[in-house]
Amino acid sequence: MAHPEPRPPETPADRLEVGQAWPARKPRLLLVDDQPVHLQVLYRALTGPYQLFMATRGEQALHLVREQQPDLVLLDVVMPDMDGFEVLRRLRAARDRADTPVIFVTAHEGADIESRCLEAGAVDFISKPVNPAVVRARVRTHLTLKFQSDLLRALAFIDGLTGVANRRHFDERLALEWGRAQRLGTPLSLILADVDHFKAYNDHYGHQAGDAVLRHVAQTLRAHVRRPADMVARYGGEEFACLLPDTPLADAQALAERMQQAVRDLAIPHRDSRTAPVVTASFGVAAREGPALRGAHPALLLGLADAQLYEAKHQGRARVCAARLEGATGDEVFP
Ligand code: GH3
Ligand code: MG
Repeated sequence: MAHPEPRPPETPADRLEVGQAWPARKPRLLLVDDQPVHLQVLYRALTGPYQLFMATRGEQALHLVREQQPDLVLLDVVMPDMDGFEVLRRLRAARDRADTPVIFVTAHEGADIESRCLEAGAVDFISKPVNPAVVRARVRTHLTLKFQSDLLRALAFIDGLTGVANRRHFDERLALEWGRAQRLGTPLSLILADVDHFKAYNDHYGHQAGDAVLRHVAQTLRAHVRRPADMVARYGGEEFACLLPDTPLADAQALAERMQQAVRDLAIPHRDSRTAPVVTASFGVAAREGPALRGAHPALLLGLADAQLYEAKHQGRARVCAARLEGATGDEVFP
Protein backbone atom coordinates (compact mmCIF):
# COMPACT_ATOMS: atom_id res chain seq x y z
CA MET A 1 0.00 0.00 0.00
CA ALA A 2 1.46 3.36 -1.03
CA HIS A 3 -0.24 5.13 1.83
CA PRO A 4 2.39 6.39 4.32
CA GLU A 5 2.40 4.76 7.75
CA PRO A 6 1.18 7.08 10.48
CA ARG A 7 3.69 8.24 13.04
CA PRO A 8 1.90 7.29 16.25
CA PRO A 9 2.77 8.92 19.56
CA GLU A 10 5.33 6.95 21.54
CA THR A 11 3.83 3.90 23.22
CA PRO A 12 5.44 1.44 25.65
CA ALA A 13 5.56 -1.03 22.74
CA ASP A 14 7.76 1.39 20.77
CA ARG A 15 10.13 1.64 23.70
CA LEU A 16 10.37 -2.12 23.91
CA GLU A 17 11.17 -2.32 20.21
CA VAL A 18 14.11 0.06 20.51
CA GLY A 19 15.17 -1.61 23.77
CA GLN A 20 14.80 1.63 25.63
CA ALA A 21 12.98 1.08 28.88
CA TRP A 22 14.07 4.42 30.34
CA PRO A 23 11.64 7.27 29.81
CA ALA A 24 12.63 10.42 27.93
CA ARG A 25 12.19 12.55 31.07
CA LYS A 26 14.73 12.72 33.88
CA PRO A 27 14.15 9.96 36.47
CA ARG A 28 12.93 11.28 39.84
CA LEU A 29 14.75 10.34 43.03
CA LEU A 30 13.71 11.04 46.59
CA LEU A 31 16.56 11.28 49.11
CA VAL A 32 15.58 10.91 52.78
CA ASP A 33 17.94 11.51 55.70
CA ASP A 34 17.45 13.45 58.94
CA GLN A 35 20.96 14.88 58.69
CA PRO A 36 21.36 17.56 56.02
CA VAL A 37 25.06 16.82 55.66
CA HIS A 38 24.26 13.24 54.57
CA LEU A 39 21.66 14.53 52.17
CA GLN A 40 24.30 16.80 50.68
CA VAL A 41 26.62 13.85 50.00
CA LEU A 42 23.83 11.99 48.19
CA TYR A 43 22.83 15.14 46.35
CA ARG A 44 26.36 15.66 45.08
CA ALA A 45 26.65 12.03 43.98
CA LEU A 46 23.38 12.08 42.04
CA THR A 47 22.82 15.61 40.80
CA GLY A 48 22.75 16.01 37.02
CA PRO A 49 21.03 13.08 35.37
CA TYR A 50 18.21 12.95 37.92
CA GLN A 51 15.52 15.20 39.28
CA LEU A 52 16.13 15.18 43.03
CA PHE A 53 13.71 15.68 45.91
CA MET A 54 14.82 15.73 49.53
CA ALA A 55 13.18 15.04 52.87
CA THR A 56 14.57 15.12 56.41
CA ARG A 57 11.56 13.49 58.08
CA GLY A 58 9.43 10.41 57.46
CA GLU A 59 6.11 12.26 57.11
CA GLN A 60 7.66 14.65 54.63
CA ALA A 61 9.08 11.69 52.66
CA LEU A 62 5.65 9.99 52.45
CA HIS A 63 4.10 13.28 51.35
CA LEU A 64 6.73 13.70 48.60
CA VAL A 65 6.18 10.12 47.40
CA ARG A 66 2.51 10.96 46.87
CA GLU A 67 3.11 14.40 45.38
CA GLN A 68 6.19 13.87 43.22
CA GLN A 69 5.89 10.16 42.45
CA PRO A 70 9.62 9.41 42.56
CA ASP A 71 10.94 6.44 40.61
CA LEU A 72 13.25 5.42 43.45
CA VAL A 73 13.69 6.36 47.14
CA LEU A 74 16.99 6.37 49.06
CA LEU A 75 15.92 6.05 52.66
CA ASP A 76 17.91 6.52 55.85
CA VAL A 77 17.16 3.82 58.43
CA VAL A 78 17.74 5.75 61.66
CA MET A 79 15.63 8.90 61.97
CA PRO A 80 14.14 10.47 65.10
CA ASP A 81 10.35 10.77 64.51
CA MET A 82 9.68 7.85 62.24
CA ASP A 83 12.46 5.46 61.30
CA GLY A 84 13.08 4.11 57.81
CA PHE A 85 11.33 0.80 58.55
CA GLU A 86 8.14 2.61 59.54
CA VAL A 87 8.33 4.86 56.48
CA LEU A 88 8.68 1.80 54.26
CA ARG A 89 5.84 -0.01 56.05
CA ARG A 90 3.50 2.95 55.51
CA LEU A 91 4.62 3.33 51.92
CA ARG A 92 3.87 -0.35 51.17
CA ALA A 93 0.48 -0.06 52.88
CA ALA A 94 -0.52 3.04 50.88
CA ARG A 95 -3.00 2.75 48.05
CA ASP A 96 -0.89 4.86 45.68
CA ARG A 97 2.74 4.30 44.80
CA ALA A 98 2.99 1.28 47.13
CA ASP A 99 5.44 -0.39 44.76
CA THR A 100 7.94 2.51 44.66
CA PRO A 101 11.38 0.87 45.04
CA VAL A 102 13.35 1.83 48.15
CA ILE A 103 17.08 1.50 48.84
CA PHE A 104 18.01 1.70 52.52
CA VAL A 105 21.04 3.78 53.44
CA THR A 106 22.46 3.16 56.90
CA ALA A 107 25.57 3.51 59.02
CA HIS A 108 24.88 0.19 60.72
CA GLU A 109 26.62 -2.74 59.19
CA GLY A 110 26.29 -6.47 59.37
CA ALA A 111 24.20 -9.28 57.98
CA ASP A 112 21.47 -8.71 60.57
CA ILE A 113 20.56 -5.18 59.61
CA GLU A 114 21.03 -5.95 55.94
CA SER A 115 18.64 -8.89 55.98
CA ARG A 116 16.16 -6.90 58.08
CA CYS A 117 16.18 -4.15 55.44
CA LEU A 118 15.60 -6.58 52.59
CA GLU A 119 12.89 -8.46 54.48
CA ALA A 120 11.12 -5.17 55.12
CA GLY A 121 10.77 -4.84 51.35
CA ALA A 122 13.74 -2.68 50.33
CA VAL A 123 15.26 -3.54 46.97
CA ASP A 124 18.81 -2.91 48.15
CA PHE A 125 21.03 -1.67 50.93
CA ILE A 126 23.88 0.90 50.88
CA SER A 127 26.25 1.49 53.82
CA LYS A 128 27.35 4.86 55.10
CA PRO A 129 29.68 6.53 54.54
CA VAL A 130 28.47 6.26 50.97
CA ASN A 131 30.78 5.88 48.06
CA PRO A 132 29.43 8.14 45.28
CA ALA A 133 30.34 5.72 42.47
CA VAL A 134 28.60 2.83 44.27
CA VAL A 135 25.49 4.94 44.90
CA ARG A 136 25.33 5.95 41.25
CA ALA A 137 25.76 2.36 40.05
CA ARG A 138 23.10 0.96 42.40
CA VAL A 139 20.67 3.74 41.53
CA ARG A 140 21.14 3.07 37.83
CA THR A 141 20.60 -0.66 38.26
CA HIS A 142 17.42 -0.26 40.27
CA LEU A 143 16.02 2.41 37.99
CA THR A 144 16.56 0.11 35.02
CA LEU A 145 14.73 -2.71 36.80
CA LYS A 146 11.93 -0.33 37.76
CA PHE A 147 11.48 1.05 34.24
CA GLN A 148 11.57 -2.43 32.74
CA SER A 149 8.83 -3.61 35.04
CA ASP A 150 6.78 -0.45 34.34
CA LEU A 151 7.13 -1.17 30.66
CA LEU A 152 6.07 -4.79 30.97
CA ARG A 153 3.06 -3.82 33.05
CA ALA A 154 2.06 -1.20 30.48
CA LEU A 155 2.51 -3.69 27.65
CA ALA A 156 0.06 -6.06 29.27
CA PHE A 157 -2.59 -3.40 28.57
CA ILE A 158 -1.66 -2.49 25.02
CA ASP A 159 -2.60 -3.96 21.69
CA GLY A 160 0.64 -4.92 19.97
CA LEU A 161 -0.49 -4.17 16.43
CA THR A 162 -2.04 -0.74 16.86
CA GLY A 163 -0.58 0.65 20.10
CA VAL A 164 -4.02 1.52 21.53
CA ALA A 165 -5.44 -0.16 24.64
CA ASN A 166 -6.26 -3.85 24.39
CA ARG A 167 -9.52 -5.61 25.15
CA ARG A 168 -8.52 -6.51 28.70
CA HIS A 169 -7.68 -2.91 29.55
CA PHE A 170 -10.92 -1.75 27.98
CA ASP A 171 -13.05 -4.25 29.93
CA GLU A 172 -11.49 -3.11 33.20
CA ARG A 173 -12.00 0.56 32.44
CA LEU A 174 -15.56 0.02 31.26
CA ALA A 175 -16.46 -1.68 34.55
CA LEU A 176 -14.79 1.14 36.50
CA GLU A 177 -16.36 4.00 34.53
CA TRP A 178 -19.74 2.31 34.53
CA GLY A 179 -19.71 2.08 38.32
CA ARG A 180 -18.65 5.71 38.60
CA ALA A 181 -21.32 6.93 36.16
CA GLN A 182 -24.04 5.00 37.96
CA ARG A 183 -22.95 6.30 41.36
CA LEU A 184 -22.59 9.93 40.34
CA GLY A 185 -25.33 10.04 37.70
CA THR A 186 -22.83 11.27 35.09
CA PRO A 187 -23.20 10.32 31.44
CA LEU A 188 -21.06 7.58 29.91
CA SER A 189 -20.82 6.98 26.18
CA LEU A 190 -19.41 4.15 24.16
CA ILE A 191 -18.54 4.13 20.46
CA LEU A 192 -17.92 0.89 18.58
CA ALA A 193 -16.30 1.19 15.16
CA ASP A 194 -15.86 -1.56 12.61
CA VAL A 195 -13.96 -1.35 9.31
CA ASP A 196 -16.25 -1.97 6.34
CA HIS A 197 -15.59 -4.84 3.93
CA PHE A 198 -12.31 -5.55 5.62
CA LYS A 199 -12.23 -9.20 4.60
CA ALA A 200 -12.35 -8.08 0.96
CA TYR A 201 -9.55 -5.58 1.70
CA ASN A 202 -7.32 -8.34 3.08
CA ASP A 203 -8.19 -10.62 0.20
CA HIS A 204 -7.19 -8.04 -2.38
CA TYR A 205 -4.30 -6.12 -0.76
CA GLY A 206 -2.92 -8.76 1.59
CA HIS A 207 -2.90 -9.18 5.33
CA GLN A 208 0.05 -6.83 5.93
CA ALA A 209 -1.66 -3.99 4.12
CA GLY A 210 -4.73 -4.86 6.22
CA ASP A 211 -2.65 -4.51 9.36
CA ALA A 212 -1.48 -1.08 8.20
CA VAL A 213 -5.12 -0.04 7.72
CA LEU A 214 -5.87 -1.08 11.30
CA ARG A 215 -2.99 1.09 12.52
CA HIS A 216 -4.23 4.06 10.48
CA VAL A 217 -7.76 3.68 11.77
CA ALA A 218 -6.59 3.26 15.39
CA GLN A 219 -4.47 6.41 15.21
CA THR A 220 -7.27 8.35 13.55
CA LEU A 221 -9.69 7.43 16.32
CA ARG A 222 -7.11 8.24 18.96
CA ALA A 223 -6.39 11.63 17.39
CA HIS A 224 -10.06 12.51 17.87
CA VAL A 225 -10.44 11.85 21.58
CA ARG A 226 -9.32 14.76 23.69
CA ARG A 227 -9.81 14.20 27.40
CA PRO A 228 -7.33 12.23 29.49
CA ALA A 229 -10.10 9.89 30.68
CA ASP A 230 -11.17 8.98 27.13
CA MET A 231 -9.95 5.62 25.92
CA VAL A 232 -9.56 4.07 22.49
CA ALA A 233 -9.15 0.29 22.45
CA ARG A 234 -8.93 -2.51 19.94
CA TYR A 235 -11.97 -4.50 20.81
CA GLY A 236 -11.55 -7.32 18.34
CA GLY A 237 -10.00 -8.02 14.92
CA GLU A 238 -11.10 -4.91 12.99
CA GLU A 239 -13.34 -3.49 15.66
CA PHE A 240 -12.47 -0.57 17.96
CA ALA A 241 -14.13 0.79 21.08
CA CYS A 242 -13.99 4.35 22.44
CA LEU A 243 -15.01 4.87 26.04
CA LEU A 244 -16.07 8.43 26.83
CA PRO A 245 -16.76 9.27 30.49
CA ASP A 246 -18.83 12.40 31.27
CA THR A 247 -19.96 12.51 27.67
CA PRO A 248 -23.67 12.59 26.75
CA LEU A 249 -25.04 10.79 23.71
CA ALA A 250 -25.28 13.88 21.48
CA ASP A 251 -21.58 14.70 21.97
CA ALA A 252 -20.49 11.09 21.43
CA GLN A 253 -22.59 10.90 18.29
CA ALA A 254 -21.03 14.11 16.94
CA LEU A 255 -17.57 12.73 17.73
CA ALA A 256 -18.38 9.46 15.96
CA GLU A 257 -19.52 11.45 12.91
CA ARG A 258 -16.17 13.27 12.84
CA MET A 259 -14.32 9.97 13.22
CA GLN A 260 -16.34 8.43 10.42
CA GLN A 261 -15.42 11.32 8.12
CA ALA A 262 -11.78 11.23 9.20
CA VAL A 263 -11.45 7.51 8.35
CA ARG A 264 -12.92 8.23 4.93
CA ASP A 265 -10.57 11.23 4.56
CA LEU A 266 -7.57 8.93 5.02
CA ALA A 267 -8.42 8.11 1.39
CA ILE A 268 -6.97 4.61 1.54
CA PRO A 269 -8.00 2.99 -1.75
CA HIS A 270 -10.32 -0.02 -1.40
CA ARG A 271 -11.09 -1.41 -4.80
CA ASP A 272 -13.41 -4.14 -3.60
CA SER A 273 -15.57 -2.14 -1.22
CA ARG A 274 -19.22 -1.99 -2.21
CA THR A 275 -19.62 1.16 -0.11
CA ALA A 276 -16.96 3.58 -1.39
CA PRO A 277 -13.72 3.50 -3.42
CA VAL A 278 -11.84 4.07 -0.13
CA VAL A 279 -11.68 2.39 3.28
CA THR A 280 -14.64 3.35 5.47
CA ALA A 281 -15.90 2.33 8.89
CA SER A 282 -19.32 2.02 10.50
CA PHE A 283 -20.05 3.30 13.99
CA GLY A 284 -22.48 2.34 16.75
CA VAL A 285 -22.91 4.71 19.69
CA ALA A 286 -24.62 4.08 23.03
CA ALA A 287 -24.83 6.20 26.18
CA ARG A 288 -26.15 5.98 29.69
CA GLU A 289 -27.34 9.28 31.05
CA GLY A 290 -29.07 10.61 34.14
CA PRO A 291 -29.67 8.84 37.45
CA ALA A 292 -28.60 5.27 38.02
CA LEU A 293 -30.39 2.66 35.91
CA ARG A 294 -31.66 -0.10 38.15
CA GLY A 295 -30.28 -3.53 37.38
CA ALA A 296 -28.33 -2.21 34.40
CA HIS A 297 -24.91 -3.61 33.60
CA PRO A 298 -22.02 -2.49 31.38
CA ALA A 299 -22.76 -5.44 29.08
CA LEU A 300 -26.05 -3.73 28.23
CA LEU A 301 -24.21 -0.62 27.08
CA LEU A 302 -21.90 -2.75 24.95
CA GLY A 303 -24.86 -4.69 23.58
CA LEU A 304 -26.66 -1.48 22.64
CA ALA A 305 -23.57 -0.01 20.91
CA ASP A 306 -23.17 -3.30 19.06
CA ALA A 307 -26.82 -3.25 17.97
CA GLN A 308 -26.33 0.31 16.68
CA LEU A 309 -23.22 -0.79 14.81
CA TYR A 310 -25.20 -3.60 13.25
CA GLU A 311 -27.87 -1.07 12.28
CA ALA A 312 -25.22 1.18 10.66
CA LYS A 313 -23.97 -1.80 8.65
CA HIS A 314 -27.53 -2.71 7.71
CA GLN A 315 -28.34 0.82 6.55
CA GLY A 316 -25.44 0.79 4.10
CA ARG A 317 -22.21 1.21 6.17
CA ALA A 318 -19.91 4.26 6.46
CA ARG A 319 -22.34 5.91 8.86
CA VAL A 320 -23.18 6.39 12.53
CA CYS A 321 -26.19 5.03 14.43
CA ALA A 322 -26.78 5.98 18.06
CA ALA A 323 -29.14 5.19 20.93
CA ARG A 324 -29.57 5.96 24.62
CA LEU A 325 -29.67 3.14 27.13
CA GLU A 326 -33.13 3.06 28.67
CA GLY A 327 -33.61 1.71 32.14
CA ALA A 328 -36.44 1.65 34.59
CA THR A 329 -37.88 4.96 35.80
CA GLY A 330 -35.25 7.63 36.21
CA ASP A 331 -35.68 8.30 39.95
CA GLU A 332 -34.75 4.80 41.05
CA VAL A 333 -31.49 4.41 42.88
CA PHE A 334 -28.80 1.95 41.95
CA PRO A 335 -28.43 -0.59 44.77
P1 GH3 B 1 -18.38 -5.72 7.28
O1 GH3 B 1 -18.36 -4.53 6.38
O2 GH3 B 1 -19.73 -6.31 7.40
O3 GH3 B 1 -17.78 -5.42 8.61
O4 GH3 B 1 -17.49 -6.84 6.56
P2 GH3 B 1 -16.03 -7.28 6.93
O5 GH3 B 1 -15.44 -7.99 5.76
O6 GH3 B 1 -15.25 -6.12 7.45
O7 GH3 B 1 -16.28 -8.24 8.16
P3 GH3 B 1 -15.91 -9.75 8.40
O8 GH3 B 1 -16.24 -10.00 9.84
O9 GH3 B 1 -16.54 -10.64 7.35
O10 GH3 B 1 -14.35 -9.83 8.19
C1 GH3 B 1 -13.45 -9.26 9.08
C2 GH3 B 1 -12.08 -9.48 8.55
O11 GH3 B 1 -11.10 -8.85 9.38
C3 GH3 B 1 -11.71 -10.93 8.49
C4 GH3 B 1 -10.38 -11.02 9.20
O12 GH3 B 1 -9.46 -11.78 8.48
C5 GH3 B 1 -9.92 -9.59 9.26
N1 GH3 B 1 -9.05 -9.33 10.40
C6 GH3 B 1 -9.32 -9.50 11.72
N2 GH3 B 1 -8.23 -9.20 12.45
C7 GH3 B 1 -7.27 -8.79 11.60
C8 GH3 B 1 -5.92 -8.35 11.75
O13 GH3 B 1 -5.37 -8.24 12.86
N3 GH3 B 1 -5.23 -8.01 10.64
C9 GH3 B 1 -5.80 -8.11 9.40
N4 GH3 B 1 -5.07 -7.76 8.36
N5 GH3 B 1 -7.05 -8.55 9.23
C10 GH3 B 1 -7.77 -8.88 10.30
MG1 MG C 1 -15.84 -5.26 9.31
